[in-house]
Amino acid sequence: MSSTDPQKHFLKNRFRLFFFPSFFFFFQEKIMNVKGKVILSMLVVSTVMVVFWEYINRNPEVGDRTQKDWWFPSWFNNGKRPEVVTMTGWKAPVVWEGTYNRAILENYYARQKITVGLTVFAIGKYIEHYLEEFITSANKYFMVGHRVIFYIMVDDVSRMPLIELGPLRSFKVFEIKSEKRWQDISMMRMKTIAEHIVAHIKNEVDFLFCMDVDQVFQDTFGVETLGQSVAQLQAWWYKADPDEFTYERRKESAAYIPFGQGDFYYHAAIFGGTPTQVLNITQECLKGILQDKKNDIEAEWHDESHLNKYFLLNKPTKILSPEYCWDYHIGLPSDIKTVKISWQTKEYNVVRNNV
Ligand code: UD2
Repeated sequence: MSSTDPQKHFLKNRFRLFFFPSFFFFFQEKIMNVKGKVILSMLVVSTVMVVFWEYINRNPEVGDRTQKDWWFPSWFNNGKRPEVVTMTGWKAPVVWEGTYNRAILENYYARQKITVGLTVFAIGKYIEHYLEEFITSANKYFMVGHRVIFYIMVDDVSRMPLIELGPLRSFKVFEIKSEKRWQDISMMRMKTIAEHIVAHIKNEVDFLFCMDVDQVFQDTFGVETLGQSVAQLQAWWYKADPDEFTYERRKESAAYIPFGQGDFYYHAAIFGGTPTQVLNITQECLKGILQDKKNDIEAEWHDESHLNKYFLLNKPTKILSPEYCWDYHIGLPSDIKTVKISWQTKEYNVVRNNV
Protein backbone atom coordinates (compact mmCIF):
# COMPACT_ATOMS: atom_id res chain seq x y z
CA MET A 1 0.00 0.00 0.00
CA SER A 2 1.55 3.02 -1.19
CA SER A 3 0.27 5.14 1.65
CA THR A 4 2.17 3.04 4.08
CA ASP A 5 5.22 2.85 1.93
CA PRO A 6 7.76 4.70 4.08
CA GLN A 7 9.72 5.85 1.08
CA LYS A 8 6.64 7.26 -0.60
CA HIS A 9 5.55 8.76 2.67
CA PHE A 10 8.90 10.40 3.02
CA LEU A 11 8.75 11.74 -0.52
CA LYS A 12 5.23 12.98 -0.07
CA ASN A 13 6.26 14.79 3.06
CA ARG A 14 9.27 16.24 1.31
CA PHE A 15 6.95 17.34 -1.45
CA ARG A 16 4.66 18.96 1.11
CA LEU A 17 7.54 20.40 3.05
CA PHE A 18 9.50 21.78 0.13
CA PHE A 19 7.32 21.99 -2.92
CA PHE A 20 4.26 23.65 -1.37
CA PRO A 21 6.12 26.42 0.47
CA SER A 22 8.32 27.19 -2.52
CA PHE A 23 5.30 27.05 -4.82
CA PHE A 24 3.50 29.30 -2.39
CA PHE A 25 6.41 31.74 -2.29
CA PHE A 26 6.81 31.54 -6.04
CA PHE A 27 3.12 32.18 -6.47
CA GLN A 28 3.12 34.93 -3.88
CA GLU A 29 6.12 36.50 -5.60
CA LYS A 30 4.20 36.33 -8.85
CA ILE A 31 1.17 37.99 -7.26
CA MET A 32 3.41 40.64 -5.74
CA ASN A 33 4.99 41.17 -9.12
CA VAL A 34 1.61 41.58 -10.75
CA LYS A 35 0.42 43.80 -7.89
CA GLY A 36 3.57 45.89 -8.19
CA LYS A 37 3.10 46.19 -11.91
CA VAL A 38 -0.55 47.16 -11.48
CA ILE A 39 0.37 49.81 -8.89
CA LEU A 40 3.22 51.05 -11.06
CA SER A 41 1.01 51.25 -14.15
CA MET A 42 -1.69 53.03 -12.14
CA LEU A 43 0.91 55.51 -10.97
CA VAL A 44 2.15 56.05 -14.50
CA VAL A 45 -1.38 56.39 -15.86
CA SER A 46 -2.44 58.84 -13.12
CA THR A 47 0.75 60.89 -13.60
CA VAL A 48 0.10 61.02 -17.33
CA MET A 49 -3.52 62.05 -16.66
CA VAL A 50 -2.49 64.78 -14.21
CA VAL A 51 0.18 66.05 -16.60
CA PHE A 52 -2.31 66.01 -19.48
CA TRP A 53 -4.96 67.79 -17.41
CA GLU A 54 -2.44 70.43 -16.32
CA TYR A 55 -1.27 70.69 -19.89
CA ILE A 56 -4.68 71.42 -21.35
CA ASN A 57 -5.64 73.78 -18.53
CA ARG A 58 -2.35 75.49 -18.00
CA ASN A 59 -1.98 79.21 -18.24
CA PRO A 60 0.51 79.51 -21.04
CA GLU A 61 1.88 82.87 -19.97
CA VAL A 62 5.33 81.86 -18.93
CA GLY A 63 6.83 84.54 -16.79
CA ASP A 64 3.89 85.42 -14.64
CA ARG A 65 5.20 84.49 -11.24
CA THR A 66 2.10 82.46 -10.55
CA GLN A 67 2.97 80.15 -13.37
CA LYS A 68 5.18 77.17 -13.92
CA ASP A 69 7.78 78.17 -16.45
CA TRP A 70 8.96 74.62 -17.03
CA TRP A 71 5.93 74.16 -19.23
CA PHE A 72 6.97 74.60 -22.82
CA PRO A 73 8.91 77.81 -22.31
CA SER A 74 9.19 77.98 -26.08
CA TRP A 75 5.63 79.35 -26.21
CA PHE A 76 7.21 82.60 -25.15
CA ASN A 77 10.74 83.82 -25.69
CA ASN A 78 11.52 81.03 -28.06
CA GLY A 79 14.77 82.57 -29.10
CA LYS A 80 13.41 83.94 -32.37
CA ARG A 81 14.35 87.53 -31.44
CA PRO A 82 17.96 87.27 -30.22
CA GLU A 83 18.61 90.96 -31.03
CA VAL A 84 16.25 92.27 -28.32
CA VAL A 85 15.63 91.63 -24.60
CA THR A 86 12.85 89.04 -24.42
CA MET A 87 13.10 88.18 -20.70
CA THR A 88 13.71 90.46 -17.73
CA GLY A 89 16.08 89.70 -14.86
CA TRP A 90 13.02 88.70 -12.79
CA LYS A 91 11.86 86.28 -15.53
CA ALA A 92 8.97 88.31 -16.93
CA PRO A 93 8.53 87.96 -20.69
CA VAL A 94 9.01 91.00 -22.88
CA VAL A 95 6.54 90.38 -25.68
CA TRP A 96 7.97 91.03 -29.13
CA GLU A 97 6.50 89.97 -32.44
CA GLY A 98 7.66 86.41 -33.09
CA THR A 99 8.16 85.44 -29.42
CA TYR A 100 4.75 83.88 -28.82
CA ASN A 101 2.45 81.34 -30.38
CA ARG A 102 -0.83 83.14 -30.88
CA ALA A 103 -2.80 80.01 -31.86
CA ILE A 104 -2.00 78.24 -28.57
CA LEU A 105 -2.75 81.34 -26.51
CA GLU A 106 -6.01 82.00 -28.38
CA ASN A 107 -7.08 78.43 -27.80
CA TYR A 108 -6.37 78.70 -24.08
CA TYR A 109 -8.17 82.03 -23.56
CA ALA A 110 -11.12 81.02 -25.75
CA ARG A 111 -11.77 78.13 -23.35
CA GLN A 112 -11.54 80.52 -20.39
CA LYS A 113 -14.23 82.75 -21.97
CA ILE A 114 -12.51 85.92 -20.82
CA THR A 115 -13.76 89.50 -20.84
CA VAL A 116 -11.22 92.27 -21.26
CA GLY A 117 -11.87 95.88 -20.26
CA LEU A 118 -10.26 98.98 -21.72
CA THR A 119 -10.45 102.40 -20.06
CA VAL A 120 -9.89 105.55 -22.08
CA PHE A 121 -10.32 109.23 -21.19
CA ALA A 122 -11.24 112.04 -23.56
CA ILE A 123 -11.62 115.33 -21.77
CA GLY A 124 -12.11 118.68 -23.51
CA LYS A 125 -10.92 118.80 -27.10
CA TYR A 126 -9.56 115.24 -26.88
CA ILE A 127 -13.14 114.07 -27.58
CA GLU A 128 -13.39 115.51 -31.09
CA HIS A 129 -9.71 115.14 -31.82
CA TYR A 130 -8.98 111.50 -30.94
CA LEU A 131 -11.83 109.48 -29.46
CA GLU A 132 -13.56 108.22 -32.59
CA GLU A 133 -10.38 107.01 -34.24
CA PHE A 134 -9.20 105.36 -31.03
CA ILE A 135 -12.43 103.40 -30.43
CA THR A 136 -12.96 102.53 -34.12
CA SER A 137 -9.45 101.11 -34.39
CA ALA A 138 -9.72 99.33 -31.01
CA ASN A 139 -12.99 97.78 -32.16
CA LYS A 140 -11.07 96.32 -35.10
CA TYR A 141 -7.85 95.18 -33.44
CA PHE A 142 -8.21 94.92 -29.65
CA MET A 143 -8.75 91.36 -28.36
CA VAL A 144 -10.55 90.23 -31.50
CA GLY A 145 -12.80 87.22 -30.84
CA HIS A 146 -13.07 87.94 -27.11
CA ARG A 147 -15.62 89.88 -25.08
CA VAL A 148 -14.51 93.49 -24.66
CA ILE A 149 -15.97 96.35 -22.63
CA PHE A 150 -14.77 99.88 -23.42
CA TYR A 151 -15.02 102.22 -20.44
CA ILE A 152 -15.11 105.68 -21.95
CA MET A 153 -14.68 108.65 -19.62
CA VAL A 154 -15.66 112.02 -21.08
CA ASP A 155 -16.53 115.40 -19.59
CA ASP A 156 -19.54 115.82 -21.88
CA VAL A 157 -21.53 112.75 -22.97
CA SER A 158 -23.53 114.77 -25.51
CA ARG A 159 -20.33 115.08 -27.59
CA MET A 160 -19.71 111.33 -27.69
CA PRO A 161 -19.18 110.24 -31.31
CA LEU A 162 -21.54 107.60 -32.68
CA ILE A 163 -19.55 104.42 -33.13
CA GLU A 164 -20.85 101.08 -34.30
CA LEU A 165 -19.17 98.22 -32.48
CA GLY A 166 -18.61 94.66 -33.67
CA PRO A 167 -19.95 91.53 -32.00
CA LEU A 168 -18.70 90.77 -28.45
CA ARG A 169 -17.95 94.46 -27.95
CA SER A 170 -19.82 96.90 -25.76
CA PHE A 171 -19.14 100.22 -24.17
CA LYS A 172 -20.06 102.14 -21.04
CA VAL A 173 -19.77 105.89 -21.10
CA PHE A 174 -19.25 107.91 -17.92
CA GLU A 175 -19.36 111.65 -17.57
CA ILE A 176 -16.63 112.82 -15.23
CA LYS A 177 -15.63 116.25 -14.06
CA SER A 178 -12.76 117.90 -15.86
CA GLU A 179 -9.72 119.38 -14.09
CA LYS A 180 -8.45 122.88 -14.77
CA ARG A 181 -4.93 121.85 -15.81
CA TRP A 182 -4.10 119.12 -18.37
CA GLN A 183 -1.52 117.79 -15.90
CA ASP A 184 -4.32 117.09 -13.42
CA ILE A 185 -6.57 115.63 -16.11
CA SER A 186 -3.78 113.19 -16.89
CA MET A 187 -2.89 112.40 -13.26
CA MET A 188 -6.40 112.16 -11.84
CA ARG A 189 -7.18 109.34 -14.25
CA MET A 190 -5.58 107.14 -11.57
CA LYS A 191 -8.27 108.17 -9.09
CA THR A 192 -11.16 107.65 -11.53
CA ILE A 193 -9.89 104.26 -12.71
CA ALA A 194 -9.46 103.05 -9.12
CA GLU A 195 -12.98 104.19 -8.18
CA HIS A 196 -14.54 102.48 -11.19
CA ILE A 197 -12.65 99.22 -10.58
CA VAL A 198 -14.01 99.12 -7.03
CA ALA A 199 -17.54 100.16 -8.04
CA HIS A 200 -18.10 97.74 -10.96
CA ILE A 201 -15.16 96.89 -13.22
CA LYS A 202 -13.80 94.21 -10.86
CA ASN A 203 -17.03 92.23 -11.35
CA GLU A 204 -17.19 92.74 -15.10
CA VAL A 205 -13.81 91.81 -16.56
CA ASP A 206 -10.95 89.35 -16.12
CA PHE A 207 -8.27 91.72 -17.43
CA LEU A 208 -8.15 95.48 -17.76
CA PHE A 209 -6.06 97.82 -19.89
CA CYS A 210 -5.81 101.59 -19.39
CA MET A 211 -4.77 103.64 -22.41
CA ASP A 212 -4.22 107.21 -23.61
CA VAL A 213 -6.67 108.30 -26.28
CA ASP A 214 -4.17 109.98 -28.63
CA GLN A 215 -3.11 106.78 -30.32
CA VAL A 216 -4.44 104.41 -32.99
CA PHE A 217 -4.54 100.63 -33.23
CA GLN A 218 -2.91 99.39 -36.43
CA ASP A 219 -2.66 95.66 -35.92
CA THR A 220 -3.81 92.88 -33.62
CA PHE A 221 -3.40 93.68 -29.94
CA GLY A 222 -4.24 90.22 -28.71
CA VAL A 223 -4.22 87.83 -25.78
CA GLU A 224 -0.42 87.61 -25.80
CA THR A 225 -0.52 90.93 -23.92
CA LEU A 226 -2.57 89.60 -21.00
CA GLY A 227 -0.94 89.13 -17.63
CA GLN A 228 -1.20 89.88 -13.93
CA SER A 229 0.42 93.30 -14.27
CA VAL A 230 1.50 94.58 -17.65
CA ALA A 231 3.80 97.50 -18.47
CA GLN A 232 4.65 99.13 -21.79
CA LEU A 233 8.18 100.03 -22.90
CA GLN A 234 8.39 103.68 -23.95
CA ALA A 235 9.39 103.81 -27.61
CA TRP A 236 12.00 106.58 -27.25
CA TRP A 237 13.84 104.91 -24.35
CA TYR A 238 13.86 101.18 -24.92
CA LYS A 239 17.54 101.09 -25.84
CA ALA A 240 18.79 103.69 -23.35
CA ASP A 241 20.73 103.21 -20.15
CA PRO A 242 18.60 103.60 -16.96
CA ASP A 243 20.69 106.59 -15.87
CA GLU A 244 19.50 108.43 -18.98
CA PHE A 245 15.80 107.77 -18.27
CA THR A 246 13.62 110.77 -17.47
CA TYR A 247 12.65 109.36 -14.08
CA GLU A 248 11.79 111.87 -11.37
CA ARG A 249 15.17 112.70 -9.82
CA ARG A 250 14.13 115.04 -7.01
CA LYS A 251 14.18 113.37 -3.59
CA GLU A 252 11.20 115.44 -2.43
CA SER A 253 8.83 113.69 -4.87
CA ALA A 254 7.17 110.36 -4.09
CA ALA A 255 8.13 109.32 -7.63
CA TYR A 256 11.87 109.77 -6.91
CA ILE A 257 14.17 107.17 -8.41
CA PRO A 258 17.88 107.68 -7.71
CA PHE A 259 20.54 107.30 -10.40
CA GLY A 260 21.87 103.77 -10.47
CA GLN A 261 18.39 102.30 -10.07
CA GLY A 262 15.68 101.33 -12.54
CA ASP A 263 15.01 98.56 -15.03
CA PHE A 264 13.14 100.14 -17.96
CA TYR A 265 11.35 103.38 -18.79
CA TYR A 266 7.66 102.49 -18.88
CA HIS A 267 5.07 104.39 -20.87
CA ALA A 268 1.92 105.51 -19.07
CA ALA A 269 -0.01 105.43 -22.34
CA ILE A 270 -0.64 101.69 -21.81
CA PHE A 271 -0.73 99.62 -18.66
CA GLY A 272 -2.91 96.78 -17.48
CA GLY A 273 -3.39 93.51 -15.69
CA THR A 274 -6.04 91.85 -13.60
CA PRO A 275 -8.52 94.29 -12.00
CA THR A 276 -6.93 93.65 -8.57
CA GLN A 277 -3.46 94.48 -9.85
CA VAL A 278 -4.63 97.54 -11.79
CA LEU A 279 -6.45 98.71 -8.67
CA ASN A 280 -3.20 98.47 -6.75
CA ILE A 281 -1.26 100.27 -9.49
CA THR A 282 -3.73 103.16 -9.68
CA GLN A 283 -4.19 103.48 -5.91
CA GLU A 284 -0.44 103.53 -5.25
CA CYS A 285 0.19 106.05 -8.05
CA LEU A 286 -2.62 108.23 -6.73
CA LYS A 287 -1.12 108.09 -3.22
CA GLY A 288 2.19 109.38 -4.65
CA ILE A 289 0.44 112.09 -6.67
CA LEU A 290 -1.52 113.32 -3.62
CA GLN A 291 1.55 113.22 -1.41
CA ASP A 292 3.38 115.37 -3.98
CA LYS A 293 0.48 117.82 -4.07
CA LYS A 294 0.68 118.09 -0.27
CA ASN A 295 4.40 118.78 -0.55
CA ASP A 296 3.88 121.25 -3.38
CA ILE A 297 5.85 119.31 -5.94
CA GLU A 298 4.80 117.82 -9.29
CA ALA A 299 6.71 114.91 -10.82
CA GLU A 300 8.39 115.70 -14.13
CA TRP A 301 6.25 113.29 -16.16
CA HIS A 302 3.20 113.40 -13.91
CA ASP A 303 1.35 110.06 -13.68
CA GLU A 304 4.07 108.44 -15.81
CA SER A 305 6.76 109.25 -13.20
CA HIS A 306 4.64 107.66 -10.47
CA LEU A 307 3.92 104.64 -12.66
CA ASN A 308 7.66 104.16 -13.20
CA LYS A 309 8.23 104.30 -9.45
CA TYR A 310 5.45 101.76 -8.91
CA PHE A 311 6.88 99.30 -11.44
CA LEU A 312 10.34 99.70 -9.96
CA LEU A 313 9.00 98.56 -6.58
CA ASN A 314 6.42 96.10 -7.94
CA LYS A 315 7.90 94.44 -11.00
CA PRO A 316 5.45 93.90 -13.84
CA THR A 317 4.81 90.27 -14.72
CA LYS A 318 4.74 91.06 -18.42
CA ILE A 319 6.25 93.83 -20.53
CA LEU A 320 5.13 94.87 -23.98
CA SER A 321 7.77 95.77 -26.54
CA PRO A 322 7.63 99.22 -28.20
CA GLU A 323 5.91 97.48 -31.12
CA TYR A 324 2.78 97.82 -28.99
CA CYS A 325 3.01 101.62 -28.80
CA TRP A 326 5.26 103.03 -31.47
CA ASP A 327 6.03 106.60 -32.47
CA TYR A 328 6.71 106.79 -36.22
CA HIS A 329 8.58 110.04 -35.61
CA ILE A 330 11.44 107.79 -34.51
CA GLY A 331 11.43 106.09 -37.92
CA LEU A 332 11.07 102.33 -38.23
CA PRO A 333 14.16 100.43 -37.03
CA SER A 334 14.47 96.73 -37.86
CA ASP A 335 13.58 95.80 -34.23
CA ILE A 336 10.03 96.96 -34.84
CA LYS A 337 8.41 94.18 -36.87
CA THR A 338 4.69 94.92 -36.49
CA VAL A 339 3.32 98.12 -35.01
CA LYS A 340 0.16 97.31 -33.02
CA ILE A 341 -0.57 100.86 -31.84
CA SER A 342 0.95 104.08 -33.09
CA TRP A 343 1.07 107.49 -31.43
CA GLN A 344 -0.91 110.29 -32.96
CA THR A 345 1.05 113.42 -33.71
CA LYS A 346 1.15 115.54 -30.55
CA GLU A 347 -0.75 118.78 -31.07
CA TYR A 348 -0.60 120.11 -27.54
CA ASN A 349 -1.30 123.72 -28.53
CA VAL A 350 -4.53 122.62 -30.24
CA VAL A 351 -5.92 120.12 -27.72
CA ARG A 352 -4.73 121.19 -24.28
CA ASN A 353 -6.56 123.82 -22.25
CA ASN A 354 -3.32 125.12 -20.73
CA VAL A 355 0.11 124.66 -22.31
C1 UD2 B 1 2.39 111.56 -21.91
C2 UD2 B 1 2.02 110.13 -21.73
C3 UD2 B 1 0.81 110.07 -20.82
C4 UD2 B 1 0.99 110.82 -19.51
C5 UD2 B 1 1.46 112.23 -19.80
C6 UD2 B 1 1.84 112.92 -18.51
C7 UD2 B 1 2.37 109.67 -24.17
C8 UD2 B 1 1.73 109.10 -25.38
N1 UD2 B 1 1.63 109.63 -23.04
O1 UD2 B 1 1.28 111.96 -22.64
O2 UD2 B 1 0.51 108.70 -20.57
O3 UD2 B 1 1.93 110.15 -18.73
O4 UD2 B 1 2.58 112.23 -20.69
O5 UD2 B 1 2.62 114.02 -18.76
O6 UD2 B 1 3.49 110.08 -24.17
N2 UD2 B 1 -6.27 113.86 -21.51
C9 UD2 B 1 -7.50 114.38 -21.92
N3 UD2 B 1 -7.64 115.72 -21.98
C10 UD2 B 1 -6.65 116.59 -21.65
C11 UD2 B 1 -5.41 116.06 -21.26
C12 UD2 B 1 -5.26 114.70 -21.20
O7 UD2 B 1 -8.42 113.64 -22.22
O8 UD2 B 1 -6.87 117.80 -21.75
C13 UD2 B 1 -6.12 112.41 -21.39
C14 UD2 B 1 -6.08 111.75 -22.75
O9 UD2 B 1 -6.56 110.43 -22.64
C15 UD2 B 1 -4.60 111.75 -23.04
C16 UD2 B 1 -4.01 111.44 -21.66
O10 UD2 B 1 -4.88 112.13 -20.76
O11 UD2 B 1 -4.24 110.81 -24.01
C17 UD2 B 1 -2.57 111.90 -21.46
O12 UD2 B 1 -2.40 113.24 -21.82
P1 UD2 B 1 -1.60 113.65 -23.13
O13 UD2 B 1 -1.79 112.57 -24.13
O14 UD2 B 1 -1.87 115.03 -23.50
O15 UD2 B 1 -0.17 113.65 -22.56
P2 UD2 B 1 1.11 113.23 -23.37
O16 UD2 B 1 0.80 112.95 -24.76
O17 UD2 B 1 2.22 114.17 -23.12
